[in-house]
Amino acid sequence: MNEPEGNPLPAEFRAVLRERALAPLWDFLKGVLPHGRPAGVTRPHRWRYADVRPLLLDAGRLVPVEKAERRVLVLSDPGRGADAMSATGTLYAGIQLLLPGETAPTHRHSPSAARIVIEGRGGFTVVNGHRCEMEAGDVILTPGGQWHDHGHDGTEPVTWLDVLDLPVFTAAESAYAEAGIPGCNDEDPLMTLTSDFQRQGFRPAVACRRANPYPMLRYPWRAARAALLRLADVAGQDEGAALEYVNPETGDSCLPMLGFTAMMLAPGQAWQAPLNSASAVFHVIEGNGESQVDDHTFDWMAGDTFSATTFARISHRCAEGGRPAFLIRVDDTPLQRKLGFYQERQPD
Ligand code: GTQ
Repeated sequence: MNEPEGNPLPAEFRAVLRERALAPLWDFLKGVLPHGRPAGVTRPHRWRYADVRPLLLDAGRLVPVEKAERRVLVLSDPGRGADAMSATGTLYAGIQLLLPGETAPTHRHSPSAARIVIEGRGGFTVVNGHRCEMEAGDVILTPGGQWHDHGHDGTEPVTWLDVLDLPVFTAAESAYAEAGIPGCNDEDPLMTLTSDFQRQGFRPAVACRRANPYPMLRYPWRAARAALLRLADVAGQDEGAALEYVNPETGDSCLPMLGFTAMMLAPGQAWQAPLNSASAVFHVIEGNGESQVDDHTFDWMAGDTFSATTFARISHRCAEGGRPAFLIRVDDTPLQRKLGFYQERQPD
């Protein structure tokens, strides 16, 4: 507590306030509304995939997926104490494992989720009856309220990074899930066709077509990578090659609160990100390099994930040598824009 100097409250007065469930704002105002820059508790952190992977495979032996419902190791912000269910104030991230032949059962929940596939072939996610194959680097959406389950037809473990806006729902006391019932996630042929066609610029011209707020559920890495290479060819070195994932019909962010951006750094290239109010989680798809997040230096390679707080000073550098680096940034920019708050500032 932050007792204002020269103005101590009589202890009895304070005790009566407490008893009546009242609190003196003047003691707390600077804490809840700090001047200039938000004072969050998030501590930027880098999770190496090489550390997480063996533990996840151990969990695969220790925890049957039917018991776990989702077999996930949560990337738990060290700034929030043990077992924090978030990586930043608004972003939940976790790494999920599915073994060959396993299924993660059908459910739906109020928060939205997206998966960024890390390794393995043969995994798939079914969203509202629409089957999305999972290949390394793909971004697959399971928007809030949509039935989804995961399956695995391959022979090797499949892993992916889950990112959810769960902490926002937790803060709003509106986070909940429902278990599926048989048939709830069966294919709706019209929905599947609508999604497939809309990607190509068509829409079934029938009165009964389904309105589909999420016409694209799978953003294949193959397409994002090829697009980044083309963009890097024409963009200047200091512009940086970056692509936002959008709803192809509306041009809005692909999920209501979460923003996704794929970026490429050429060998040796450095990139200073504009200072902005979003918090973020970065996931490395390919390559090696190093990022600076305020006072933290994180070296990284494919599969690694690191977090950044609101208004962090962020720069990235791709290692010298033959290979470019590709990262996907997930942030809360769409949420902050909807709150009328998103800001970019000149670094001071
Ligand atoms: O795969 O549906 O990491 O519901 C956390 C909650 C994954 C999922 C998570 C979930 C899921």
